[in-house]
Amino acid sequence: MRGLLLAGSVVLLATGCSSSSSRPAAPTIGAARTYHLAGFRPAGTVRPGNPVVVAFRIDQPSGGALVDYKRGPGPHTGIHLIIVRDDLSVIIHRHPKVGSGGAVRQPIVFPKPGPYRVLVDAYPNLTGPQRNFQLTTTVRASGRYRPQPLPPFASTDHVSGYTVSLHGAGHLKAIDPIPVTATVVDSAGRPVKFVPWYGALAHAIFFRKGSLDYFHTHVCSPAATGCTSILGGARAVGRSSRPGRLNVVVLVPLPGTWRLFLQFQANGKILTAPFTLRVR
Ligand SMILES: [Cu+2]
Repeated sequence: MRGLLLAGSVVLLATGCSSSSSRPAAPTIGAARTYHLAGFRPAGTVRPGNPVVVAFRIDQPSGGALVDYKRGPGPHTGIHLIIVRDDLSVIIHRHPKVGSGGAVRQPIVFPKPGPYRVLVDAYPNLTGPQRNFQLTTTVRASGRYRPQPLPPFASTDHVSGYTVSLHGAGHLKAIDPIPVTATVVDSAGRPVKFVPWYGALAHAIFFRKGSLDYFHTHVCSPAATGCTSILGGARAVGRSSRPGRLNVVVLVPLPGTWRLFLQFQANGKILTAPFTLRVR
């Protein structure tokens, strides 16, 4: 499964060159042709708390820039830019527009010092089995990095006056799509009326502690199309048919400790409720 998720990563094959002139010359094997991030900025270290432009394009196996991305309803379109600090204490999630020539430019504030994983989840407009792929790179924000340990699993999270509770997340298993219910109420106990954001009523973004493996599922209204996430042979689509209630599907490729970032829009504000999950 890891191979599947990393299928879009840059693969470099060692060349057969030898520094010793006494050996016969081995044939030169070029780099494998895959999708890769090109022209990525910022290069080097950024200052935390200051806006910087994250810029890149994706080059195709053929060498040309990828310009044609999937469109239409649902969240599985275009480019998703997801940035986490390595300790998973920060997440930034944007769907930047793709400009001419496939160029992406997205202002980002890296809020705290430390290493960040920059993940680009791309949905090229292709037919056939490959629906999306991920490319990653890193950005370092200057200053002393004090990694924060993940809190243990707790089923209730409080964010900006809202209370988010998970039900059924006690027994999770890798590869198996596990339905989990999330309830969301405001400070007066009223259920939240979910409004679509980036094509879904809620986004469930999963990162694995340490390795930063990634998966992403969505919650949509009952009739919405284009909401299904696919992991190997497993499919996951979450639904929400009434205020305050999200049927989230937990689907991750590997056992371990995972951080779930449950994101949704409530009263015009984008909220992120993080949860620690143990997956066997
Ligand atoms: Cu999403």
